[in-house]
Amino acid sequence: MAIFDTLYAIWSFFATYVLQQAPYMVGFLTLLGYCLMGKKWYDTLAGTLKAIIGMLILGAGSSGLTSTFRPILAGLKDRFNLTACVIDPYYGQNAVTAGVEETFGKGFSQAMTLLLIAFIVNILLVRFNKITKCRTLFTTGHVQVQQAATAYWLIMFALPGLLSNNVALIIVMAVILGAYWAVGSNLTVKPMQELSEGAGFAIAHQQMFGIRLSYFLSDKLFGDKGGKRKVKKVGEMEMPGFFSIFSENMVCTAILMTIFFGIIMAIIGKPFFVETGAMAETMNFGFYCFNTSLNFAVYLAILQLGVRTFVTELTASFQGIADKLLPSSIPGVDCAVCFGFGDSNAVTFGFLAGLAGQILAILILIVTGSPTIIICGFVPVFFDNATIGLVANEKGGLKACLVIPFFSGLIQVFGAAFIAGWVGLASYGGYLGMFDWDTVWPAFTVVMRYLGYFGVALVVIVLLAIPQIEYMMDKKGYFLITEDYDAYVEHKQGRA
Ligand code: ASC
Repeated sequence: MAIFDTLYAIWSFFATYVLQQAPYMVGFLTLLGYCLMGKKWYDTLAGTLKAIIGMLILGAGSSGLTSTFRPILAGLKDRFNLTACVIDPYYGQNAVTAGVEETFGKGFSQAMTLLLIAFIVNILLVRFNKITKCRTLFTTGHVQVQQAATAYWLIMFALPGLLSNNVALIIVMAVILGAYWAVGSNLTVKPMQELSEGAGFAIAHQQMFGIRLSYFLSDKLFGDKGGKRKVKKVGEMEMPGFFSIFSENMVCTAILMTIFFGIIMAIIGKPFFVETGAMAETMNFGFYCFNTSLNFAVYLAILQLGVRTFVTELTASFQGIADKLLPSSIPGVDCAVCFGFGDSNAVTFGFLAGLAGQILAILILIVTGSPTIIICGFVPVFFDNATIGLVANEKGGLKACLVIPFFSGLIQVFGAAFIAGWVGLASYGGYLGMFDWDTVWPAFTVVMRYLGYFGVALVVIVLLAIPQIEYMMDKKGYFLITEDYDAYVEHKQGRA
């Protein structure tokens, strides 16, 4: 049938080059939004290009960070010949692909179908948000692929009875994953709208429950208690003499990263970097370490430029989608987008505090003879904890920005060691390891493994109940916060 072949070809093109490629997904949504708003064609073209280019710049920053600093942390593993599980989304995805056939007798070809159906579940939950109260659409394709891979493994492990029934398996997976996407990103609406003063985006990434927990705890434990306590945010710190240079984000990042990565690179030693082709034998090692560390500040600056380039286009055009297709909704974007808001130094502090937590947790695993040893991967330790720290700083200031990511670092390592060891992913060398996948997803897996279908129902019900509870707590403000942020702020002041 020629028509089906054509439709299929269109669909596969869309799935491969748009759905899974975050810049083009964001470009597509911007195009769609502006078309629905009836904008002039040339404004639509310009806006769409800016959205795509901004996302590509963001990607250049985030992949620059990842490709420069990931091998350094992973180098610790090779240098000391450790057999350990690296927590990192890319290692996690490789581990699933490497082991899924051997472990479950199933290939990975169904992952795309899973991704598509889960995405449809997300769209439907937002479309019917009068009932479901879900306000956010996932747009981060690369993250969705990684999550589909890991969810695929965890759910097959939890429900072996479903292995013989492909259709039921995919449906169960898609409902859970789609509900997680809708509900998780919805949880970040309030923290992100407050952080960005109503820029109109939520986070669709891998630490969405972590963001909300950080928001909640930083307010409860370190907050201003309705004005009774003074909270000092990172940006408000008055630093005397020499320390005053730390208030400049680039300088602060450069100094802290040079100290930190300098130590790690010195421990790994020059021969490792020469052997892996990262530097020439003749090059001065001290210079190499300094230059590499400075690149952290460079990539962070690139990343923030990317955010500035695309955020306004995406959120302005999304109004068209919200008016015509998905009422009261906002887009869920990469966690790095929030690095363009709030106190930039909170990003660096959150990362370093999270790293301290992860290192302590790894030492505890080693000392207690844990069967699974974890190696920190750059993506979880940086992107999760920087985001969590930034959110913590907004409500609870510097103290929250250091304490909460520190505990997040501990939880990431312990959670990953437990789940990756238990489900068998550790023996394939990697696990996704981002905050939600070290906390909420292990909990889902335990519940489903021990309660079977009842567990599946429980997971879905609990997930869907979360937006309802948030709605009940502030019925008037709940949709106002995405529809008209200024009116929401007035409404809040009225209530206070
Ligand atoms: C991830 C992942 C990345 C980064 C990036 C952060 O989870 O796979 O490449 O975080 O999205 O900007």
